[in-house]
Amino acid sequence: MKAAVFYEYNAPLKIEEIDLDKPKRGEVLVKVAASGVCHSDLSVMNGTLPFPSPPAVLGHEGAGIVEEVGSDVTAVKPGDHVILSWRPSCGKCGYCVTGRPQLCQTIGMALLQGYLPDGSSRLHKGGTEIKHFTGVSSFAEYAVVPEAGIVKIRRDVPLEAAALVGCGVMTGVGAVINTAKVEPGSSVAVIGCGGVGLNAVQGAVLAGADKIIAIDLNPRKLELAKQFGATHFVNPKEGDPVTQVLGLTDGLGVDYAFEVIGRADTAVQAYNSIRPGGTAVVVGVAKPDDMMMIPALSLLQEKTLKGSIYGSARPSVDMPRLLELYMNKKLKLDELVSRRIKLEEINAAFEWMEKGEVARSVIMY
Ligand code: COD
Ligand code: ZN
Ligand code: ZN
Repeated sequence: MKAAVFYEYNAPLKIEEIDLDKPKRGEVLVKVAASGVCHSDLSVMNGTLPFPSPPAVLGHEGAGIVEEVGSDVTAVKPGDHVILSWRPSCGKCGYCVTGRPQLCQTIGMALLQGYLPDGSSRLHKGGTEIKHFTGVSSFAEYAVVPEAGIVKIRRDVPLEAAALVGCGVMTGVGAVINTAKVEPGSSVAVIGCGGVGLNAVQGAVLAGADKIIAIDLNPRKLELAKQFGATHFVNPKEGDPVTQVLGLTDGLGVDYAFEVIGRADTAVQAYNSIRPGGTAVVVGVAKPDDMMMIPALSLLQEKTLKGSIYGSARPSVDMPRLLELYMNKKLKLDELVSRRIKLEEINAAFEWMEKGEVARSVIMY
């Protein structure tokens, strides 16, 4: 099959034919229909997000059609339409049974090493092993994934829209609805309005937030944020963003702020933008040795600083729900797609992302 393979840090992915083994017990072979290109893929390629070592097939925002199932698979059958979840969970541990599968530590360990849950890879070229990425690896025509990483969806949803739910939409909307539980009438600031941040903006709309302040260095992203429901706009190039947010909120700050970039300094900005009793949610992941400093005294104001992974997703419940909202015209997915591309154009898609030219590029297989 054709794949984009990550061989070397800070170098383009190589488009080539590689081999894919059949699905083993508890695994599913999916014909990938569409894959979004997310900033986190780029963060692995440039060493910002830790990954054991290349070669690997990246891509973690995919959807497709089940082609074949391994033994003991009961959740899906060939022909089913599915989203690939990059955070499969065991369903049995304390986190899983108390409704926080995003924190499950059981299956995730092998996946972090670049393998499927049984600790081995189905991807190779000749005698060389190629690693998986988050158990998804959607920068390829086919993917063998763990059954626990599969979410069955209704068949009438376009698979390119479904793919986006697999990462950016779940991560952004989920951070607002699940992690922060924003209430109607709240004020919200979103720092970073890229493919994921725009979904935090539309999550705030869904939650009934009143004031939604979009913050981005790129005026084009602020324009997009307006389309997604932001009510106020802040460009840090025009002055300190925290001061600007305080100026828009009676000097007190917002009820909720979301950092959706992946930098320690903007995470501190999110914290400093919230009012007493407010909550700052950090969605982005900064470099492993980055530290953030917040004023210790500010805790006297009962401020909350928390992280969010995958929008605190319960994939089998939340992803079909998001698609229902899309089908009922209450969630924007088509508007996220700036470009539909071929797999061969993937390196250009990373360049467009770095230049801030796109919300999302989507590979159509
Ligand atoms: N101030 C304001 N805006 C900024 C600044 C700044 N200092 N720097 C960059 N921006 C804006 C850019 O103009 C851009 O619009 C936006 O921030 C970033 O958008 P994208 O499209 O490049 O990135 P996304 O939305 O695809 O990804 C953002 C993440 C936060 C998810 C990602 O980068 C990250 O941190 N990933 C690691 C965390 C993780 O694994 N998350 C789950 C999988 S994605
Ligand atoms: Zn992502
Ligand atoms: Zn678990």
